[in-house]
Amino acid sequence: MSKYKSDLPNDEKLENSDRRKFFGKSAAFGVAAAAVPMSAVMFSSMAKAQAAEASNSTAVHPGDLDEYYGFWSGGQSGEVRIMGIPSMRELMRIPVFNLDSATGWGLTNESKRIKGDSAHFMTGDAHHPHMSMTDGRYNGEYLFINDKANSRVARIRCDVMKTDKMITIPNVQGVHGLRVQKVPETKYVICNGEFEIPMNNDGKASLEDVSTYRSLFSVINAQTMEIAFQVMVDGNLDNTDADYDGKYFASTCYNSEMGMTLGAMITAERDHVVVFSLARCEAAVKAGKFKTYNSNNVPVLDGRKGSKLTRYIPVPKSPHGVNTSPSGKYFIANGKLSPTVSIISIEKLDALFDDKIKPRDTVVAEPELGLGPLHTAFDNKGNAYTTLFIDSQIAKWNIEDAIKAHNGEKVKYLRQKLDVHYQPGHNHTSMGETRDADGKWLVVLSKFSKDRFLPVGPLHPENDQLVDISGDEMKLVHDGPAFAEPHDCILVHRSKIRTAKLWTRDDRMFAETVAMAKKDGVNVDTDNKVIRDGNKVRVYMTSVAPMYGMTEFKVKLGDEVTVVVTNLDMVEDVTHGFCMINHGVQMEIGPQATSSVTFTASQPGVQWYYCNWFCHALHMEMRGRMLVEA
Ligand code: CUK
Ligand code: CUA
Repeated sequence: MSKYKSDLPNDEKLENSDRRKFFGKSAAFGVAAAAVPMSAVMFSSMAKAQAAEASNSTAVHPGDLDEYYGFWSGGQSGEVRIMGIPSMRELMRIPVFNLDSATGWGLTNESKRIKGDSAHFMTGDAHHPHMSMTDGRYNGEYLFINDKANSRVARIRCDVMKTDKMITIPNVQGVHGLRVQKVPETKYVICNGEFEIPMNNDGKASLEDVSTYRSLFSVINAQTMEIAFQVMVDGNLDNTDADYDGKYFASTCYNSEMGMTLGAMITAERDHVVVFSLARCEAAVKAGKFKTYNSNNVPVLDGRKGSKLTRYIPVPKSPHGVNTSPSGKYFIANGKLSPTVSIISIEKLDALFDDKIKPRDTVVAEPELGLGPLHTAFDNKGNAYTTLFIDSQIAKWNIEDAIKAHNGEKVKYLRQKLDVHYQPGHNHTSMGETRDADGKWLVVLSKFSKDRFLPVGPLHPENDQLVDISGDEMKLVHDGPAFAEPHDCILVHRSKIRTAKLWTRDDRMFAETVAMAKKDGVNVDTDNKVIRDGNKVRVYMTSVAPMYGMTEFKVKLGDEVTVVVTNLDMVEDVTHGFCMINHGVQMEIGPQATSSVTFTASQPGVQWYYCNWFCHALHMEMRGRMLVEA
């Protein structure tokens, strides 16, 4: 857990203060009622107030705080967004794979170090944000997200809500499905390589011979963010999830045909879910039963058909999402081209791996839900909520009833279908991918919004819809426009998150920058100094609202200039910026943080720099000059 304590009220206090407000209101009405006969208007306003207190209300009044954090992928924007639920207000953006003008993410030396070998990429396609867990419950430590566009995985620290690690996954293309090990804790992050490539992919072997093409399942050490091992499979890989026993991971495959064109990818009536045995994979790595490819040393296990490490469970054509029920009993594979979902019994997987039963024996039901099932979410009452992409609906259904119906009992498993607007991809319930699924809210990420918002040109926003699932009936309660495809999201109760108000001076985010200063004989907490090292100039300055510690420095045209700013302000929310005019350089410096950026002094004469984060009444005056000698 994070070292930071938050002053956010804990739930007990919250409940008390809510109750106090409620009692306060009732008491006031009571007094009024005693003094004068109650009018109809007064009665209805009292009834409204009581109704508001009683229901699963979306209203979050000014000054009130949301109950849940939503972590949203920003899709092809490459970022992650933090939402407040149920207000659906956007609280913050976390730049990850993208270049961010406001914070300088992708420009600062600190962010480049974190981006590592892919620091030169400014694009990304973020799909699946998932939080680290302990015993199947969120632990508030890290959030992980994949980049399909550049085959990367990043980790976000939940104390400061900044990206702190990023790796490029070797031997694969298109890292798509991503989840975390849930039990006993998130030792591993798992992710799927979607697009098949030749092994090796060095351009020397035949590029046309598809029989050499493979997809790999990657298992990443969550603490070090290094690849622990990879597993080669038959077919490609789409989405994935983990069980609640710490034993199995499951991934869907939509192209078991290994087709290279759309037509060829959808010929087979059945594709499969591949299940990985973690213990068997770890043992194989230990025993050295792996190969390496593409001149890197990542251990690659052979998990193709016939391997002891995996089992292939046939399911109807082109499945997409796979979701573990919070009871820990089922993997649910969503049919996409089939109107069904396949319920795989996790209890039966031991027997399958011991070859006592056949793969299809693990499928305990295959209920028909509607057209285009993509992803399934869960409440705490045994119900599942599946997005129907083609029908533009959410199907609410009961898992145990679906199994009973499959076994010939006369029960209805479908509970309700709710229209959404339109083309839903992922959906997610509050705490629904953990043991703490609470059955209060469902967010549906609809890909099209058509007539739901004021028109803004040919490019429409998405429509992130909030559904109240606390009652017997699902109720659509909010339309939320969103830019650039939020593929997936999670809803985390606020009691799980503890954030910092200020940076601490020993933070690892800028430890290397501070060490560089030390080598230069500079104490960044106190000094304002220019260090010249050939044509490299390092400018160290402090900032305290509304002044930089250095208001001018001199360099020569063509010098490589590194500006290091340390924000000495101790006041919450006093963030400074540093922008060098006409140089494409700007960055955020949070309170008690150090940030640095390197650029070429490419223009002669007087070049102003200024603070571009509003910090003080004299914020406009917070500026200085770089004097560039030609
Ligand atoms: S995928 Cu986008 S709707 Cu990348 Cu999780 Cu299913
Ligand atoms: Cu410092 Cu604006």
